[in-house]
Amino acid sequence: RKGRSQRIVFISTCAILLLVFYFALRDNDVNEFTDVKAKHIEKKRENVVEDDYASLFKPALSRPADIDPRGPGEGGSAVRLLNLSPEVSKQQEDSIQTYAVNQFVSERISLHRRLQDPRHEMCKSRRPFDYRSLPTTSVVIAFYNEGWSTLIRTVFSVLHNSPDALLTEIILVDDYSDKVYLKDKLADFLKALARVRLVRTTKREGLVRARLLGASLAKGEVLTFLDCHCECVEGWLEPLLERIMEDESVIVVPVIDTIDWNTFEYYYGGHEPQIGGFDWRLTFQWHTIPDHERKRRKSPVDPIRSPTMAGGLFAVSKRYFTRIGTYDAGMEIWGGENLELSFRTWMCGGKLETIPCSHVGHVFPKQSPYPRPKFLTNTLRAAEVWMDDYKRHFYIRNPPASKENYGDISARKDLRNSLQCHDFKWYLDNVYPDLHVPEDRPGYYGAFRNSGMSSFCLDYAPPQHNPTGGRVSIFGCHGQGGNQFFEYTSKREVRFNSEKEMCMSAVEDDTITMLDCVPDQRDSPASQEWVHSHDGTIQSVMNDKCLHASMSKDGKPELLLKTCDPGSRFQQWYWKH
Ligand code: UD2
Ligand code: MN
Repeated sequence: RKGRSQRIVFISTCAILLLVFYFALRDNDVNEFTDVKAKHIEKKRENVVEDDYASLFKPALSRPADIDPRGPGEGGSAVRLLNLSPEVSKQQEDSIQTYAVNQFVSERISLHRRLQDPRHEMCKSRRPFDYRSLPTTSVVIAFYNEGWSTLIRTVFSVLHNSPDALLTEIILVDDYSDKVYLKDKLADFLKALARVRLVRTTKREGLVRARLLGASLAKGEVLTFLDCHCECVEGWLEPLLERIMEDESVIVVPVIDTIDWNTFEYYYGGHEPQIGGFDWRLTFQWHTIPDHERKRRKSPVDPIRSPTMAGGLFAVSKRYFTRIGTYDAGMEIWGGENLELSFRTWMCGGKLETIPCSHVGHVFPKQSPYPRPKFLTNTLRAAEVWMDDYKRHFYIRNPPASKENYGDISARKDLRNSLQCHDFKWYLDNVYPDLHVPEDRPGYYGAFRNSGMSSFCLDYAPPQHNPTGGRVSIFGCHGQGGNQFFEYTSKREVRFNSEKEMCMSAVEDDTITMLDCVPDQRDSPASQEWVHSHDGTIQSVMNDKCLHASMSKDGKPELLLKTCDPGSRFQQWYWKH
């Protein structure tokens, strides 16, 4: 009897303890970005002398006192130089030629300019951070042949907008630039700035190994990587460090705002930042926050889980970065490293988050300022190590990829094994469920070639300024995938999945466009449903008309919807991969 009631007491105590544990842990999760930490911070602050405390808020370097608040570009405003003489105008054009950004304009803007503060009110009004409880950081900036003013403005903007107590150093890594002003003048110029170090690679290493060199010298607890043409917004650093303090396995990304390459105007995209994704050519894509993530978050300033990162701007605990294998040092020059790090982080137990309260501007250049020959090889390394059988969809969309030699990846595969990472299917299911995974059924994807005009293929060029879609046309077949790659699914959609996932749609006026895919055709007038018959015709279920290729009167190739005529070779289409 006694034994039995003791056992009951014991079991119910255990049950209660378990419940308490469960709720304690669950609560923690719910409170991810709310009060738990703040309480702890306030407690620590009680025994600090007020004066002492105020000094912690000092920036690493104050702005010079004589800056004209109405000077060109101040507050992030646009600078347009009007009525230039032909000679001066030519100088401006030359600077754009050389740097792919308007350095001529940049040189007319203060190296210390202040940006407007785009942050959500909740970011500005929250209680101050306790700088002594946050980790310190080394900011690592690799550069190659960067213009003087954009590079130096990046350095000053870090110094002016980072708390003295948190910024251990800035490490500039010159990736073997050949510009004279960088080789001869930069070191001297930086001598005046305490805390800024300059190191140089002994050959052109590419951004991955250049960043790794910087990281290897860093003394701060957190590594914060920036591109060499950035401007930080007040308060950019603290929320990044705070999140890492809460959870060391999170890699955090600030909201990346655009600085115009021509006018240096600073834009911010509103309070709902975009997050990172990719398409099946493995090019990085920006996305709006998906519904499931919107529901998960409690407040507009909560971190946003992101499947991928753009690559240039992020902070990570140095210890954690090392633990998950830093970067793939076999990657050259530019590209691919951002997806590799993103896949690895999520698949090996970490997280990737965009922090809405942290804003940094980045100059997106007019075009690439230097050749990027290794994008495909780097991307292949990422795909081969992390994507399992899903890499097939990438190869199908990049015909040149299968001929490319991506070198030795055995060390990276060993890393994946030793970290016991999830597989790529887990990543797609859990981290990026909104990404359409192609079916790629043999014989139903690739270029869609017309029989009557046999050198012409279905072609879709996503319009730059019209994200809702545009006309589908025909164009000379080029065999490179890209705008001529389509997939015919078992739901009878003709899908285009480069850049943005879209479906070929019949429109009332007999034109053909690309629109967002409708999840269920039965809910709509079947404008996205196409029957591809053995006779080669492609018939719209909406209006029973067939895709027809022709030459217009003025000699332009045209794609039309016409009454079906299975005998006409201009209505016969076949897939070619
Ligand atoms: C984006 C990223 C960039 C990087 C790249 C993919 C942002 C804002 N930018 O392109 O950081 O992830 O995608 O690889 O997310 N650099 C070198 N050595 C080189 C080439 C570049 O040090 O051989 C430096 C370069 O000066 C710059 C940084 O690496 O500071 C990134 O290069 P980028 O600015 O040309 O790349 P971006 O912004 O077009
Ligand atoms: Mn950049």
